[in-house]
Parts: sequence; C-alpha cells; structure tokens
Amino acid sequence: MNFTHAITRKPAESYLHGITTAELGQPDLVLAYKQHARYCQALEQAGVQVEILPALEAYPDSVFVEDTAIVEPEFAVLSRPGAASRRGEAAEILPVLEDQFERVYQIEGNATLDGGDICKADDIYYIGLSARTNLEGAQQLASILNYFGYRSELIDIRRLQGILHLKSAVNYLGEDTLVLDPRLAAQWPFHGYRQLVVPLEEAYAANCLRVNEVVFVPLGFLHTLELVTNAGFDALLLDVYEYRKMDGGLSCLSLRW
Ligand code: CIR
Repeated sequence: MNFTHAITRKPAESYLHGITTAELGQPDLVLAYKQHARYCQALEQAGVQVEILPALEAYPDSVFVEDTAIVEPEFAVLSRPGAASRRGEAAEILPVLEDQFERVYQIEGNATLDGGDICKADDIYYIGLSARTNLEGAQQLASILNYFGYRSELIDIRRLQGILHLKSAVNYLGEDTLVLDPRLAAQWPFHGYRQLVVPLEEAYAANCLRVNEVVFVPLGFLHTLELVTNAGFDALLLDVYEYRKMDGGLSCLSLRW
C-alpha cells in the first residue's frame, strides 16, 4: 500500500450536473474546490507526488478520476466507463497515462469497467460486477492482471441496493484488514480478513482510503473513525461532503500508484 504518485482532476463548474442518486442537494462549488484542494494536500503530506489535471467542463463527473483507469507502477489499464456521459473521460486521460506508464492497456469493445469497482488487497484484485462494470469488462481486466501475476475474484454487487461501486462498500487498509459495509461482510471471499464492519447508517464511510502510513476517513462518521483507530491505524479525517452529494468518496478522487 505504498504510493509515490497520484493523479487528481480539478472539479469542473459543470460538476453540479453530474450523475447522482444521493438526494443531498446540489453541491456547493466553492466548498467542493476547497475540499478537493485539502484532499490533494493530504495526499502530498502522506508522501505522494500529486499531478492535478485541469478541469474538464464537458464531463461533470470527471473529478472522480479513479473511474478512468487501473494503475500499477509497471502498467496502466484505461477503463471504459459504464455511464455513457462519462465514456469520453477515458480518452481525456489516455495521453496522461501514456506519459506516465510504459505499458497502457485498454478495456475494449462492448466491455464496460469503472475503476471504482476495483479493490486491490495485496496481490488479489476484487472486481465488482455492478451497474457500471459488466462481465466482459471484468474478464478483460482479469486477463491483463493475470499476465502480471495478480489473481482476480469477481464480486457481484448488482443486487445490493444503493451501492454504486464495489469500493463504495469495501476497501482494503493493509495488514489483512478490510473496512466494509455490513451487507458485504458475510460474502465470500471476505471471511478470511480482519473485518472493520461499519454500521449500516455509516455505510458511506466504508470508502476509507489507506495512503502510506495514514488512513483517510470521511468526516462525520464517528463509529467508523473509532473502528479504524482502535484497529491501530493513524486516521486522517477529510471532509468530502460535496463529493458525497454526487455519490463519490475518498477513493474516487484519485488514481494512486
Ligand atoms: C458517477 O455516478 O459516476 C459519479 N457521480 C460518482 C462516481 C464515484 N466514483 C467512484 O466511486 N469511484
């Protein structure tokens, strides 16, 4: 879980018109910019070099840059976002990936895949099948990962109400520990891990993010904060409420490797 680099993208003014199911009202752009700047600063303070890409007005959801790729130090995979309004975000990030990575693969054809559905735990990749990631997308990614020696497991979340991406509900913190939504806790293959199960009313906070020595925890979820700190992690609280309004969370705002 050691990251030296990250990519983020500034929110566009069109962010207000992104996709959402949250029913938390319109984001406040000024606060969104502030929270984004603080997030980038927190990555830097955790020891990561951050490249901040310019806003893309044509793509309201483009601040959620995690969905456009899967990155490892030795390669990157360009995704093919499941939401039609987001598909063009992939082409926008391709030159950036080509600049940073020696090998860049692409999800192709009718396959769809959002980076938010990909949860890495040491040498295993859990790939969510969701409303955004289809079987073909998952299989294309699994075969690229396999070439590089990673195992993959598919996790079907299509029946879980209100869970957009796999990482909306489960995240790996290192030290064999998952933070997860109670609805995923019983699911194979998550049994074998030390589980920090957030209460259902704090389901949003299952999207915590480990960056080097620190675990980013969304502000406002006391029980989750306690779970993370009691498990021995150093937690850093970050306010991402303006991103929650558009169904996004801590992991969605960056690509890390
Ligand atoms: C969307 O619906 O695509 C955006 N409004 C939210 C994307 C959140 N991304 C993520 O969980 N990786």
